[in-house]
Amino acid sequence: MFCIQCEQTVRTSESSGCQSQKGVCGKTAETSDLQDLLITVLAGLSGWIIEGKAQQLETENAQRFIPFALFSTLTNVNFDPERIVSFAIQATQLRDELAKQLGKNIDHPLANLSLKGNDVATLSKQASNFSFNATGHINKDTLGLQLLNLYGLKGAAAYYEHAQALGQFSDELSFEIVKHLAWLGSTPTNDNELLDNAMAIGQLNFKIMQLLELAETNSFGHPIPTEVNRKPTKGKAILVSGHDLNDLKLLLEQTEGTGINVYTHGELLPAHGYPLLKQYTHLKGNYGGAWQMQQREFMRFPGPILMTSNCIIDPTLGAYQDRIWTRSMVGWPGVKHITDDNFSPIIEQAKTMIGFTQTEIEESITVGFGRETLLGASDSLLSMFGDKSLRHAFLVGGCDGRSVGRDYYSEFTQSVPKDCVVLTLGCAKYRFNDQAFGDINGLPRLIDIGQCNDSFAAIMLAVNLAEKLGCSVNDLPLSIVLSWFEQKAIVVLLTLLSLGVKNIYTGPQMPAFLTPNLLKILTHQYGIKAISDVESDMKKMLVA
Ligand code: SF4
Ligand code: SF3
Repeated sequence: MFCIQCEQTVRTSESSGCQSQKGVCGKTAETSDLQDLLITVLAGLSGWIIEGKAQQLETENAQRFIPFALFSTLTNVNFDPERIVSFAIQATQLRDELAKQLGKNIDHPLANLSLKGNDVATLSKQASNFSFNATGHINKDTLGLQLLNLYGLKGAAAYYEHAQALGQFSDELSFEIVKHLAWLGSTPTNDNELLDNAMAIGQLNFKIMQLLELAETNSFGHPIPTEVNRKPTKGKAILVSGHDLNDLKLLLEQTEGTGINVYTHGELLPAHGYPLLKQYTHLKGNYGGAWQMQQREFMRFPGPILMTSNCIIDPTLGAYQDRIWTRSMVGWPGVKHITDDNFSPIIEQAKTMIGFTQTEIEESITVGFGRETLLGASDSLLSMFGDKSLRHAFLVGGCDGRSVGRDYYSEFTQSVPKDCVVLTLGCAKYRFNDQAFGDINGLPRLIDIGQCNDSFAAIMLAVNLAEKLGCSVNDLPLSIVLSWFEQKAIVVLLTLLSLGVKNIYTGPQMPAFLTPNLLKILTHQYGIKAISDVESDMKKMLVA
């Protein structure tokens, strides 16, 4: 096993990365190796898609499958070796169909990789050869760049899959994912090309995030500022976590009139701002905090839980494995998986459970500052910057996580001067979104843009402000403080860099796969900075 894709990976002075029998996240060596094998098979399939397309063959099914399967390899998504094996087998079937239609071989090193069986035991033996540092002779900088590309591509694939789950298919964008994966599967070793390609993945992700925003707003309308109650209401209850708004909508439809209340968890908090979702009166509120708190919170939740995407962690620790359900690419061994759009088993389980026995006094937070609302406010933001009632804006967002250094983000937002605003997105906001920020002349000082999936809205606000002022985004009174944990945050970072955004503060620690040399390059070319202490960072940001 070798996995170094997330912030909580093992770090030592000799060799970082999770490399023993289990990763810090709980992923076993077996599942980790199988995921590497899956990625390798998907890279081979990508080669066939490229040739199939050149010969005008139908490749849509395979193009749809690749982002879905890649998503299963992100941090805290799928821990179930059986499911990973089934994805690898599906990938080889798609490949064999294309190969049969083409009737000739193709020129790709992974074109004919054959699985040595169809069960976990056999394949995990084979899989151990596909770990990303398996050869051991690629130099560390090059390996780091390959991983920057791969992890960025995983993040882009995940965002693409979110759009796909909402009914979108883009031949152009899914084919770009395929081309990047095929290229990475050929083990490129030219560092300059790898760095350029990482930026190309960032640009691809910008288009993907635009597609995702279109998918969300076409389906549910543009988010509007909405107060969300974070306290329970008496009655039976189901909790929905992850990022998938479509699953939430299906569950809301199927629970209508049953007397069961639905609560959002984690990254589904922004769902309350969408007009077509907030119309469901039994979408009662938000429960709990960011993903790393789930074991304690899910244990106490008096109903079933649906996990629609990242982040799931070990449910056996809180002994709620019998009432958590997974969807789509999510998996945990032994946890029940909903394969079609019928949520009745979860609804039936909710009916048998006690639910909340009393209604607690409401506590609200405001969400729903989507792109349309933000752009609608851009003129007043500019006039507030002009008359100095607003000094600076801080975008503090990304992922939350377990590490102690993450207190930085709550301390940082609390020390933001009163004439400045904080824009936020992603699950990092749970560090501070229950604090009273007040307002500046009616403008809320905490502006919740949404999920990490909604980074497009934040980028478009910055672009819009810069256009109106005739300057670059880097000249705006805006600082970006990115809190990263997993691969979606990596690709958002690549997107910002590829758009020319400079001087981003990142933490709580730099990715372990970035070597000192690579960090030097990123600092030199893009001004990336590691967070240090709140006071000095704040000073630097305010004078920049
Ligand atoms: Fe380790 Fe993170 Fe990989 Fe899990 S996802 S094995 S914690 S690097
Ligand atoms: Fe969070 Fe997992 Fe990244 Fe969507 S839910 S931001 S960590």
